[in-house]
Amino acid sequence: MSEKTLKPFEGKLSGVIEIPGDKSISHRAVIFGSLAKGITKVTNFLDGEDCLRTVNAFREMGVTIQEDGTSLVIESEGISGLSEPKQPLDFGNSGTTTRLMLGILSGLPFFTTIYGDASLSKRPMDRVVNPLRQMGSIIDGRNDGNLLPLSIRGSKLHPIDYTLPVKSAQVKSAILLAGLLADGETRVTETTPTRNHTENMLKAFGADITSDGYTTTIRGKNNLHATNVHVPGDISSAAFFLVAGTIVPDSSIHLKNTGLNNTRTGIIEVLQKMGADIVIENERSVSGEKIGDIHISYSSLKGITIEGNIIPTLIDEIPIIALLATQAEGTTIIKDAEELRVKETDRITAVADVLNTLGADITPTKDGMIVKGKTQLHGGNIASYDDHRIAMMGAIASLITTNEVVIDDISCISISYPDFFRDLESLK
Ligand code: SPQ
Repeated sequence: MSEKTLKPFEGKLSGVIEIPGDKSISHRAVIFGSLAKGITKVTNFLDGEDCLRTVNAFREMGVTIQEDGTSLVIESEGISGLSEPKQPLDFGNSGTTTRLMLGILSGLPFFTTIYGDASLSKRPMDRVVNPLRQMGSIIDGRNDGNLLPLSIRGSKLHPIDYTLPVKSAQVKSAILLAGLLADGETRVTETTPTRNHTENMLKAFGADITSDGYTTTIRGKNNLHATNVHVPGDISSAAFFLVAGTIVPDSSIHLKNTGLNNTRTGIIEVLQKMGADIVIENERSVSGEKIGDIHISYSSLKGITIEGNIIPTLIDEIPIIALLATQAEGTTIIKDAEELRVKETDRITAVADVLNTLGADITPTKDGMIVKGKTQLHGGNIASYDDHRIAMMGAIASLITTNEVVIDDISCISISYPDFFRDLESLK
């Protein structure tokens, strides 16, 4: 346990931050670099715990991955060069590693067992296991293969035409990865678009993949070719400073090289609708992903309703958006976000508990929450729920509390943002 006491803060935040690499894209760079024959260089890789789980999984399967801080050099013989791991693979806290690897391991000619920490062992895997079984995958585990640990006996996969019953990029990606190893055309249709980094990177690595509206088709048994990847800054990490800059009086923050893929930028739309002073500059494309710099300043805010198709574009930002909403005049309603209940923790319950402990007025609902503002937060003892996004939200909240905030355990922050407190201190 690593407790942290945060004293009340009286100044303003100002300065420039280079946001660390995107977690979702870093995972995918390791996956596709390992599946492609040749040498893939990855720069601005996120060296957080989750992405290192993906690195380790491929090392266990015989891929050479050299790591030098945020740079990786991946040297692989391609899919046919991967070998059976000698021991069970530990995926720690990482849902992305687990679900994407299930898609790959299903189609490789060997046996693997995977497991994770207490939080990951509670998260549903049937959303991935069910379609993979339809493709011929042989997976078993607790609760009929819904819960880790799971064992996968790789087999010959056949393509499917699948409409996603949940709004999940991880499920879509698992099926596309299995489709890459299957003989024929696999089609995945979404009813609500989710982040498309898998599709973008499959294209960059030479896969035969096309998207038409909400349907993506991949033709399998196609070799990938190595290509270099520069990872954009993670908008989900930037979100903490976007909110800090908006709610701490007189602040003005510049965030450089942040990913702006429009399947991820719901937080920007929300800030704009609530009245925040936000400017995007220097927009460009890097490794097939849009990036740019964001300038944010202290603003007065109004409550809004956040629902429908925007939800997957800001799903991981909802904890910090809830804090933002406590500082807006009027009511903010968040709906259609039932997926929050199956993240690292039940983020609807956790957000309401943590922010209400600090003095907010939040009513949890089955698929979101109702936040009444504006409230003066007073401080107190809060739990991180072992969830990196809840811990960072608590730390940002402490910037506007009248008394100190004590977070029971901040070690989980290293999952996605190991230098979070260094960056926060640099703005004070
Ligand atoms: O990897 P993990 O643990 O699932 O991480 C989270 C996060 O907050 O960092 C969710 F808890 O992000 C997911 C995100 O919610 C990462 C992700 C991806 O890289 O494909 C997609 C989203 O999950 P889902 O379930 O909507 O597919």
